[in-house]
Amino acid sequence: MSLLELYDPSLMGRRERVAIEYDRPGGGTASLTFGELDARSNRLAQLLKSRGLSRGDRLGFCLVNRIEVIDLWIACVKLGVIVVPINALYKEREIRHITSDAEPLAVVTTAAQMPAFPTGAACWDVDTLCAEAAAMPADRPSVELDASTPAALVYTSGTTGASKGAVLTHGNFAANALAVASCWNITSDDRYLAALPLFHVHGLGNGVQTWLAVGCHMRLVARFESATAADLFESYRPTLFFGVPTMYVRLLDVPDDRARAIGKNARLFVSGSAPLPAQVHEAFRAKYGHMILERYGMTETLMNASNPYDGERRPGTVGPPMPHVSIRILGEDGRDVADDETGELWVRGPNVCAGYWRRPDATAAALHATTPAGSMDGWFRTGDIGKRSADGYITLEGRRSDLIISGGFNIYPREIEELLLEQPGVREAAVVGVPDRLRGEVPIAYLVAEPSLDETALLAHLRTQLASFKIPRGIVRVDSLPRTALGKVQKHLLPPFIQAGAAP
Ligand code: MCA
Ligand code: AMP
Repeated sequence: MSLLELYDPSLMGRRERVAIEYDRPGGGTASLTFGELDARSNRLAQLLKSRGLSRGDRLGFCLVNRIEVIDLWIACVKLGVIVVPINALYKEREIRHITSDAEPLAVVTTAAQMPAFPTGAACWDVDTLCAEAAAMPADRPSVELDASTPAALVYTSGTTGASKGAVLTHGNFAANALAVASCWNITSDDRYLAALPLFHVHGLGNGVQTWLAVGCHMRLVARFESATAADLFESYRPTLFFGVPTMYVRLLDVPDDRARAIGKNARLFVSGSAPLPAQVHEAFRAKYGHMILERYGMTETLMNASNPYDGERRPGTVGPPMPHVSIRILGEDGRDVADDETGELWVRGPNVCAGYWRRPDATAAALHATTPAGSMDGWFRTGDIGKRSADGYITLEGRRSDLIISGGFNIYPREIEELLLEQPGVREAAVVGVPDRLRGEVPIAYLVAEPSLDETALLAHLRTQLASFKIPRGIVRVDSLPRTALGKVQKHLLPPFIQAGAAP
């Protein structure tokens, strides 16, 4: 099934129905019906076509949430153009890697964001593009699409260092949307509050695709702002909310009476992208009267497992596999472990990406691996470590890689370490994640450095090079880094990080 076939019961079948409400740039909100969304995306598709984009070409976007991201997504789906989402917090260094690898014809962004782009990268201003599109004919372009047509290249690092583009097809997104809708009872009666960034698959894959599949009402906001979140919940009265744990921690600050009233209007709160601490689960239940439903996904595989909608939502677990998804947990010997034993999770199903963009080596390692016990061809190696209970609930216990997840955003220590090593005065660097009540984890840098190194100037420089969530929250000077005989840094042997002012 192509995504257009998934969307048409909404785009064609519910033309008069209000699809989306969003913030108007000058203040207040505006809304569009499914029919209007269909026509706008047809016009934009016609413009993109006239600018030279056709099936298989890449088009990037680097934008915070706004209606034009939806227009662009649907227009690209209609053309078979591959969308390359770029985190709007990224700086030039981070963007350069993606644009040089994906080679998009252009990246749609704002005039304010353009200075962050590498010289020579083709940038299209979103406002100019959409104003021009309004004058185009509203005929839907005719393009052959099917489940195997690539829909997006989403950059992630999997279990290793450098960021790679996961090729997600129409079929991946469609299968995931249908599984999500059926698992969580999402129907056209729902009101979905979309506060997750659309440049990641949590917001784009689960949020946008499921909304278009079921044809419910969506309120799109630029981003989750903790200070105004309660007002938004009260005025919009969503039945459905998807968030990362940091959002739920922020929502615990809402006064009890307001939280109770918000909970009464809601049907379902879903959490994912990072572990939801059991105490947040319990505090949220006490305040809002809802058990958050926790699920587990990955950029490369969309959703893998979910606690049940009806049935026990077990804190600390991510539930059984999603419909049509199989999960195996293998030990070091490549054999399936017994119940309650720990191993690595491997996933197979219509949700699993086609591979990594122009990276046959990485694709082979992730999707066509051989273990000591035999071939795992077609199974995706997640790098996540976990176990399964006798009644089928999966608990994640860690990762093979040293990935840090902060506020739901992924941080690859190697990227920060490499930048640190480029700085004068830094001789060795190791970056690790330390627990943080609000963001789950935050990065800390351990440095072997010249005594004269100016840490304030170093951090100021990092801020010009990296997205804000990657900036180390602390620097620890050490005489040497603990290493194995082969020279690999043993991060678990680094001295503990003690926050300034905290009791040792
Ligand atoms: C934060 N900032 C943002 C956003 N979030 N800017 C633009 N868009 C956003 N969505 C910036 C702020 O401007 C600020 O930058 C800094 O980040 C911290 O903001 P703060 O207000 O302190 O935010 P917070 O209360 O800590 O909340 C942060 C957040 C954000 C809203 C929870 O971390 C977030 O949106 N996380 C979602 C990430 C996500 O969608 N991950 C899914 C990956 P400055 O410091 O410069 O002022 S996909 C995935 O993992 C798989 C598939 C899965 O399982 O889902
Ligand atoms: P990403 O590369 O952004 O798609 O991040 C995927 C990773 O997020 C997974 O491999 C897991 O390690 C982690 N993750 C996603 N959902 C959960 C969850 N509910 N609990 C713990 N970790 C999660």
